[in-house]
Amino acid sequence: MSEIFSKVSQIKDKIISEMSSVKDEASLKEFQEKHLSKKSELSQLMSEIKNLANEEKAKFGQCMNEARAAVNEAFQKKAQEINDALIAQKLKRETIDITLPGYNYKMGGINPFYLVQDEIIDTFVSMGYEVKEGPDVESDYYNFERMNIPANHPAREMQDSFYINPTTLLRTHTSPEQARAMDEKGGKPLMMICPGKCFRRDDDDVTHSHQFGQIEGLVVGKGITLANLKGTLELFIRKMFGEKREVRFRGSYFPFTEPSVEVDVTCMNCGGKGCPTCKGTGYIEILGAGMVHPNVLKMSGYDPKVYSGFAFGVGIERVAMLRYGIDDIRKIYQGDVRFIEQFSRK
Ligand code: FA5
Repeated sequence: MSEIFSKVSQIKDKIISEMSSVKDEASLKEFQEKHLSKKSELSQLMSEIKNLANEEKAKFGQCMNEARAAVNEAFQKKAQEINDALIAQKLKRETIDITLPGYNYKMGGINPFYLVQDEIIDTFVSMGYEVKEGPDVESDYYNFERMNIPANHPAREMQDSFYINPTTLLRTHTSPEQARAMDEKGGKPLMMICPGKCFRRDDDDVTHSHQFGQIEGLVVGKGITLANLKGTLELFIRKMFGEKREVRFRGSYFPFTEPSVEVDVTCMNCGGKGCPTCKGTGYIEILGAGMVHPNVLKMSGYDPKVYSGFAFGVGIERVAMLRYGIDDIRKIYQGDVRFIEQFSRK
């Protein structure tokens, strides 16, 4: 009988002495599986209880509990030691010197495209215009048909674009938003602007990009005249460029306006003398505009005998170039921090 008790004691001592070889998390886990599970040598001894006399059974149970508690206590102590060592190592590895100077992140600025876009929006909102949004991927129907540019019209070629499929394209101008806005208004007067991206298969040069921003404007009501268009655009241009900058309105052609005009501002690079940026003309074109064509009004459910309207499409980058003296449109898209930090609000 005493033999089984001393066996418990021997196994317990053997297990505890084995603990000294446990040095890391892996061997701790191995040890736990070997000695603390139900299948461990110590636990297996419990089956001996059936061979003991009844009065010895309780004593044996107590002896087993004490042995197991001793092994458990030693195990917990070891686990704590290993954990403490791991934390100490981690802290050593991750020590930071808080007296070192921090990283100096270079602050950029707001891209002049957005500075100008926000300013144009504010200007028109202050005059009572609503701000609309339209899709970048547009149907042929809105981009061309509703703008009085039927299939095979030569004006389609001037705005050659990126087609997604034969009837869907990346919009070439923000003018389709005129038709969408009129559809939405259902024949009632309206004043709206719509900023957005446009895409054309234009060769990139100092004043052209295959992707650029426009702000469309549309006013429809009774008795709207070309004088209203001119007065509105002059007010906008003076707000953007001040009183002194030379501006010219010249007759032009768009299938969706009649009459049509284009507006140029003296070149920021040469002040009007003529240089490579303005291709020797002394002027940079910023927008196209005109009186809404009767066909466009009709297609949108407005009677052209009762209603008239004006519309315009401003090139955002061109305004930014003239406003800030940027001599190449491509600088606006390159994200060069030396360029962008010049527009920092600091
Ligand atoms: C149009 O896009 C007409 N939809 C404008 C319009 C609206 C006329 C409403 C009448 C009534 P245009 O192709 O001229 O017109 O472009 C208008 C402006 O967008 C130009 O004056 C220019 O500032 C800008 N723009 C046009 N193409 C480019 C380009 N490739 N890169 C940068 N800006 C451009």
